[in-house]
Amino acid sequence: MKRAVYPGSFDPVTFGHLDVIKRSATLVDELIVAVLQNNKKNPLFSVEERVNILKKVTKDISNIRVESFDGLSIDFVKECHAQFLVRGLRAITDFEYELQMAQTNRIMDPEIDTIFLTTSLEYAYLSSSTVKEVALYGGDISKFVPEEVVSEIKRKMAGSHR
Ligand code: COD
Repeated sequence: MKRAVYPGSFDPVTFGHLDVIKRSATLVDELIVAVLQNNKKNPLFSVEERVNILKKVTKDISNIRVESFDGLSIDFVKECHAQFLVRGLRAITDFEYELQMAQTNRIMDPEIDTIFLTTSLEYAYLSSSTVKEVALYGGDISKFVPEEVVSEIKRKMAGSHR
């Protein structure tokens, strides 16, 4: 069975992530989308919220599982008995970090390969942090993220103004 893990922060999941998810799900028998728990980035959404949103927005893709993990992503890939780790590349700015991570992971476990999917052009500019910034200033984020994220962000922002 070919299995891959797509790890990330997904805070929140964007159309760019979803595009990588849909495309990589066609390459393997099972794709595990894995949300990092001990994220240093001070996330807007809790891990549980991110996992729930990801489950909702991927419900129509039959070979996807959404999980959370703590620690090294390569250890989680091994734990899942997966052969591949999926990452997305948007621009040259992603490349250096991604290459370093892929090479380190390959030294830690030479049996696991990183698969890079280059972004679809229409999402090349898109990142979770810009989405959060636009939302913070009241901008329309519906072109960047699924409906479920739009409503969750609205709910969160309304809560924080109370
Ligand atoms: N188009 C295509 N790809 C995209 C887009 C887009 N518009 N937006 C994001 N992506 C890609 C990113 O390049 C990345 O590959 C992936 O989607 C996830 O992105 P994020 O931003 O949600 O998640 P990251 O990059 O913050 O996730 C980092 C990890 C959590 C995977 C990483 O920190 C990690 O593995 N941490 C655990 C400790 C570890 O193993 N460290 C590495 C040691 S070598």
